[in-house]
Amino acid sequence: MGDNEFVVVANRLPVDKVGDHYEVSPGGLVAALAPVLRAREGCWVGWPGTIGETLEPFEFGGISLLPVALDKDDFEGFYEGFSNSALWPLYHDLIVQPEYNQAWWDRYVAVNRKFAEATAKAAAKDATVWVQDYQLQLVPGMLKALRPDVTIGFFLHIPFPAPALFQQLPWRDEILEGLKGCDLIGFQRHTDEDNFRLLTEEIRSGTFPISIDSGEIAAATNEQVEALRSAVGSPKHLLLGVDRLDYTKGILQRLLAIESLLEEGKLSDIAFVQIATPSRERIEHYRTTRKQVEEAIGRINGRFGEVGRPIVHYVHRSVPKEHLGTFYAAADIMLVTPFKDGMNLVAKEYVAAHPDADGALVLSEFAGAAVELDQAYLCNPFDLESVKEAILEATDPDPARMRHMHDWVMEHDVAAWAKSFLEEL
Ligand code: ADQ
Repeated sequence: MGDNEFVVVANRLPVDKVGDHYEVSPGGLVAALAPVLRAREGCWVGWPGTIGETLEPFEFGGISLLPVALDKDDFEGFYEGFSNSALWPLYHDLIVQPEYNQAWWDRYVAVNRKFAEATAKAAAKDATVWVQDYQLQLVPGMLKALRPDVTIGFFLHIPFPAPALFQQLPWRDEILEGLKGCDLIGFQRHTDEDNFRLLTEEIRSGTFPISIDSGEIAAATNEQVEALRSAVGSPKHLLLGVDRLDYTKGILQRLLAIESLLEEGKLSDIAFVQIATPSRERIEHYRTTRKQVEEAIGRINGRFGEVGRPIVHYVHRSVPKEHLGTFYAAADIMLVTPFKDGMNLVAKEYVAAHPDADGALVLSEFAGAAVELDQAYLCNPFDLESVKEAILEATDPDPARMRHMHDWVMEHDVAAWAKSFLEEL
């Protein structure tokens, strides 16, 4: 037993190793939980992101961090394998075929046990523990067995699939048993919660749509916005995409929609900036997606660009948060077109960056964000015509729609999200 009254358990610690030191990794979750962690003698249990390195607990930015070590087999079996090649595609409605592999499952169980044991050691008597996301679904059950005194919350950041899909999973009973160890399970939207309740009504559940740290996206100056617009050729319409390069995000679909609109002559004088963070690059489906996206970008520029003035400006890197604000502010049309997404914080960040109610959001109806941001130009990414139509509508936006969404996001930020979950717990 430890002395932490409040413990956050997540796959990753909220830090990244840069050279020989650590830096806080940006993200709403840390921003929302740091004040709670500081106020309640809390700690964060997670993997530091380096393979095969055992670290002592350390303090960072006023938060105590408790590293869980993963070796190469853990990383491949638990993280790349079971979490991201089985659960991720299954929970995103089989956009690609999941791979079910016994050895990966065994690693998933073993790593979940490591997390549960580290948490059991860190938590004070009657502590509150908040477990995050699909990588750690067995932790609640394992922890409850080790420490029946603690109160356990669980939040799923990604969608929860319909029972007919979930039942594919060879280890569906074990996952459900693991989740049943918690006292409250939270979902991004009601459909996720409903899907889960069709499988079991034994635990308390709720819907808590996550949001952003509204102060994190820096306001851009007019000079910054103008410099960016002029760098891409001062187009009439500047379109933007910001994603992890993941097959769920529908990056190729938005490119195809733009290509088709250019071909039909319905759209002209545009530039499209696509920022795509490299993600899970050792997994085959991610490599294929990258290839398709880059091929489409080359083709579109070859067909419709001019020398010194491409249509698509592609950045295959992560962009620091302080620069993202300028991209968001400069963009006339933000394209968020996932086939399936738990929430999608990029959509909310864009809206937050438009206090003057200019700009337009094209948003997939399959993103969790579409529930709250229903004033966006909604589209169905499985239907190219619908994406094209939404883009065309967004070229002449109604500011009242953006104003409504901006006010909503500013009021419902990530601090409000954390508070509502913890109060319910
Ligand atoms: P993600 O799938 O990673 O998260 P998302 O919510 O869109 O998706 O993004 C998370 C953060 O990453 C955002 O703050 C965004 O700014 C940042 N980001 C994305 N691309 C970036 C880039 N190219 N450069 C810099 N920063 C970038 C999962 C679920 C989501 C859910 C979140 C939170 O898949 O549905 O919204 O968790 O619960």
